[in-house]
Amino acid sequence: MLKLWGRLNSINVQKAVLALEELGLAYERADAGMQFGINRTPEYLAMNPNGLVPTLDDDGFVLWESNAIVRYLCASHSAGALWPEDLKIRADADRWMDWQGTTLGGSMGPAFMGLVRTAPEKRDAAAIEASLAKATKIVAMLDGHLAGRDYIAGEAYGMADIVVAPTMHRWFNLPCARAAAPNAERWYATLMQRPACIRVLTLPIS
Ligand SMILES: N[C@@H](CCC(=O)N[C@@H](CS)C(=O)NCC(=O)O)C(=O)O
Repeated sequence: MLKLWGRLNSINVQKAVLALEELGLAYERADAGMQFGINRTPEYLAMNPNGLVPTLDDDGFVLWESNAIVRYLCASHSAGALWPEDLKIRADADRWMDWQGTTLGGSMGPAFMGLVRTAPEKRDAAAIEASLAKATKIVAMLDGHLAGRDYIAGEAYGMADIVVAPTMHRWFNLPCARAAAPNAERWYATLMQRPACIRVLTLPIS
């Protein structure tokens, strides 16, 4: 039985849940992190010494790092589809997945924390502005990549779309003005027709 630990308002947990939902797998999810706690208990730290969410347990095989979880699930259950078998398409998908983790996600982190998780009177306006400016440039990279393409890597929806979607859902729902990103907006609208994306990504950002 697959068990996933993590609260649903985390973009990293959302990636794993999206993969599980896309694959139609039976799984159990336990809330953990932030107000739910659990992730600092000795039992949890024994599984994931980072004390972060998500963590996956597949019949005793424990895995952390959200992108590794998505790769593992897609390769196990959807080789040739969500996990591209073509080496170059897979490398392309891997590249954008890594980019989400190293570049895209962090760029909007201070803006998200400030605008969504901080009371208005305590916000650091300069940090929010700097983060929005940085994220705008980085989102423009994705927008340029998606010009003339329906999906991030190859011709079909796949693991890179799963990994990037929660961050872009957060971006498009930040309570602030944003520069137009027509190709990314079209890509997001296409994804949001998928039942799994509707289930996971229609939650308000929090
Ligand atoms: N690189 C890790 C990052 C995991 C991470 O930073 N998780 C955050 C939530 S997005 C977390 O656990 N925060 C502490 C908490 O929720 O209590 C991954 O992709 O899984």
